[in-house]
Amino acid sequence: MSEEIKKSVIYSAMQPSGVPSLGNYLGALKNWKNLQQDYDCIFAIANMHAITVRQNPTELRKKTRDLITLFIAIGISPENNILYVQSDVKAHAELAWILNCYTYMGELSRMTQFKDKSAKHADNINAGLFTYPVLMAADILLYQADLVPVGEDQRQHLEITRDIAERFNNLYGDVFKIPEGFIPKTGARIMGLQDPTKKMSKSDTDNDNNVIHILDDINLIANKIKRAVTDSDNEVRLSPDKPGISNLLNIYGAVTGKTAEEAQNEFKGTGYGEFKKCVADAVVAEIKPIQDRFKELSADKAYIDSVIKDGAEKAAYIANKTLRKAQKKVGFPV
Ligand code: ATP
Ligand code: LTN
Repeated sequence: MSEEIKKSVIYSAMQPSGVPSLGNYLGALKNWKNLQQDYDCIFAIANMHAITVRQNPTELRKKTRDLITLFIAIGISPENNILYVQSDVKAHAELAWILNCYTYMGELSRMTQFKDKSAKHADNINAGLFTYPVLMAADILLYQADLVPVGEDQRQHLEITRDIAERFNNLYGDVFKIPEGFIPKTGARIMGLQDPTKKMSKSDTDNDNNVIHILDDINLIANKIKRAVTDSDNEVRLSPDKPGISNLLNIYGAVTGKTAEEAQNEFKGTGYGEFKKCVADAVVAEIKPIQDRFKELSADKAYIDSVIKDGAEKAAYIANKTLRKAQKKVGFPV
């Protein structure tokens, strides 16, 4: 009998705060799909994180369901991985509370996402927004994750997760695995198409042409790429002073599995019009089958219900084990 080797654990999550953007897909979802063969993967819908910004309740419920459906449409198997909704597993809130008591105001005040979101939602700077990274740490640590595949913008949150885990372990022994980030070389930071100096964000509603949502109509996706802001020198080249063209090269590279440099070499001497057409074709070819599958899956309500129920049970089983360990360490009667 062959000896079973335990695979490393991958954990990641995404907020149901809108239809995922091309940035979410290239920075995170595509890698989740590619990593599932070699790891034990757990992927969550971070709906508890999503309410740090005001949401419409009916829409949030729908977006949560649509996002789990989309995970499956992308090719992330609910049979071979655990897909679940964060609020279905009570251990997240319970561990987050404990970890809040091991996290300093000073370190949370340095989080750039908190600063950005506070500026964007100045009328609702709530305590949840401030302690958001602590809930994220609880997510990751509950599952003893080895690797966390995310985009570049989450690097700081991973560092604070490691700091909190190390602090707790130093006090109480080895309770938590210290996780590593997995940030892709190409596609980790896709920028807005109209403002390529800021990251593309799924909840950005200011200018629809800035964001590609992966369920946008195929023609609309192509048009958004064709309308993307560039510059006037008509040379397809990677450069910090050519953020629009550099972003499109990154997108093309990430979609086709090449580095941005390889993409640049491929388009040497090509005009912007032709270049944009090639980027649009590559993006559409990648996204179209996902959209078709999403439509089919959405019709099967019972199947999606069963995935959600099943995922919650499997996730809770793992999470509760870690939660009990942490509760015991801090002196709760468990
Ligand atoms: P929101 O608009 O609600 O803040 P978001 O689009 O920033 O959402 P998240 O749900 O916060 O997306 O992130 C989900 C995953 O997508 C994370 O791993 C994050 O690092 C990654 N990601 C988000 N935006 C980008 C981007 N522009 N480029 C690459 N990866 C991204
Ligand atoms: N904060 C993340 C979403 C998220 C997450 C996590 C990512 C919530 N919990 C755990 C990785 C691991 C974001 O992308 N904004």
